Amino acid sequence: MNALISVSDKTGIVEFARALHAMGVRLLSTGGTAQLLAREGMPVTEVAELTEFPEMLDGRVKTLHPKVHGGLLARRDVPAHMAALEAHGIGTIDLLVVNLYPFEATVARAGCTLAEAIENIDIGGPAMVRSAAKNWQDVGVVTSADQYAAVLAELKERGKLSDRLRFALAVAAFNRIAQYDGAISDYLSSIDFEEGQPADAYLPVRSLFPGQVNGIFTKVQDLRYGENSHQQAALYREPNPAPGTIVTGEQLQGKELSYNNIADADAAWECVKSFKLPACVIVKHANPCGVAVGTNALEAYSKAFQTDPTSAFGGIIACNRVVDGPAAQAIAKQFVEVLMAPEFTPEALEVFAAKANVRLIRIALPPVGGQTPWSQGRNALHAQRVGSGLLLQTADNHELQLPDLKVVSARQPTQEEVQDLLFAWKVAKYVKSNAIVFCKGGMTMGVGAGQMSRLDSARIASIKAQAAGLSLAGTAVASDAFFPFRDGLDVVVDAGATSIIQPGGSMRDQEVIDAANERGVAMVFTGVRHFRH
Ligand code: 93A
Repeated sequence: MNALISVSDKTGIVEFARALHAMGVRLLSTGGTAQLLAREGMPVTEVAELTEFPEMLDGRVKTLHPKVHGGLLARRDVPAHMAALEAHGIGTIDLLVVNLYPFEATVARAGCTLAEAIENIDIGGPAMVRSAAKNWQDVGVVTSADQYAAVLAELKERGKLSDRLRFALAVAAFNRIAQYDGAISDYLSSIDFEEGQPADAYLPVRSLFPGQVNGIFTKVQDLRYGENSHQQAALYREPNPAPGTIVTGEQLQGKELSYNNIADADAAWECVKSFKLPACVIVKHANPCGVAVGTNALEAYSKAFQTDPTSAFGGIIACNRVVDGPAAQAIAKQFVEVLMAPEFTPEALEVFAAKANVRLIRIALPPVGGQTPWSQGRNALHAQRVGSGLLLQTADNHELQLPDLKVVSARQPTQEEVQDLLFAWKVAKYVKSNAIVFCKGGMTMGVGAGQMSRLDSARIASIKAQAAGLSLAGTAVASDAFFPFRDGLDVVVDAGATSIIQPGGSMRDQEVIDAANERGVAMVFTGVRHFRH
């Protein structure tokens, strides 16, 4: 068995190599590593001796040679591969032990020049790691000192590495290479390049917001500031964004989009996109403050606006149909920060031409009939930063179907109530928890959002309806999660609700169902919750 050892971080390598040697493994190694092992009394063959080629170009070319890569890549089960090795006098390399030039540590050092960073981009190491990891069925690839113990344990126990360990090592190897290349890409993308500056003379100015992040997200634009004016920010997009998502929008006019504009526009767009009928959503501070469906954009907007005209001031408005002249005229009467629609008629554009500050965004709806979440314009994953970590979950892409509804009250909801309940449920999904949403006739009548107590959300929703001069008599109410007690139900029924949609699943469901029956309201369970934090 032949092992090639080439490590920058030499921690633990002497002990590891000594143990390999004791098991009869032949050691091959590069300059610095070979010197160290030889000094420690181990017989070691230098790669230069193997390749009959000296390390050259200041070590830039050490292992980039067919005698190395042939030995790593040849499939042992393919006779032609083995014959080729034989014909060219190449021996197999069965274990590769590599850790890379310390690029990350180098660029993290204050005062690191561009030239130093470049010299610390390892080429030969990742090339060998990729070769070995690709050929994992025959080659073990060790890319971290943490793996030495497990490798030795298996070699001692069974004389060779298991398929499972070789595969795991290959996965770890490609992860390491991806991370390494991501660090190089992040660093180089963050440099404010200056023509004519010698690479070894200047300390490159690095931007906090590089052109690329992890080699994946590309910067769309720097933003004037973040959520608050003392924060800096930038917008990035995926290489292949899902159709009909906010980053695919085209700004037609208006001031530059701010960080909060984009966040709110995303909330409004995701919500309006979920309706098949012509719909309008008005968002303030990430919550819908008015949602409605109608026969066209004008009607949908007019209804949505009525929910909460006070909050709609300075709102982010999204329509899922063409905004025409009449719709534009109606919308232009209010102070609007952002208006999004799949299309604007020339008349509508003319209306807003006189209002140069209004940010108009033309954004296509996702195509109909997509089979995957991506082609339906939805992200598969939702991310949230926590401390120095990341929470990832599958996105809340659940869509309620009529047969999912379970009537739990004595009274069946009427046809009209079912329509309102489904509408309310759709809206509640986009309202921050705890969400309580009163609806009637395809419009929101009162929205209670983001309270720590469901009861307070219920109270707020009804107070807001009153303030807007709306009657809640005969409304449908959606609650994004179950009512833990009957008190929340009593508040919404006192306010005028006659039907309720909620997930169910509380310990006290029976108490809440009894309350619904006592008060003569229809109640349906969805079995699904829509928390949104
Ligand atoms: O300069 S390189 O990109 N060119 C190469 O051919 C090469 N081969 C191995 N860097 C190369 N290496 C790297 O050298 C290894 O990844 C390892 O980090 C380092 C070990 O060098 P030494 O054994 O001389 O200390």
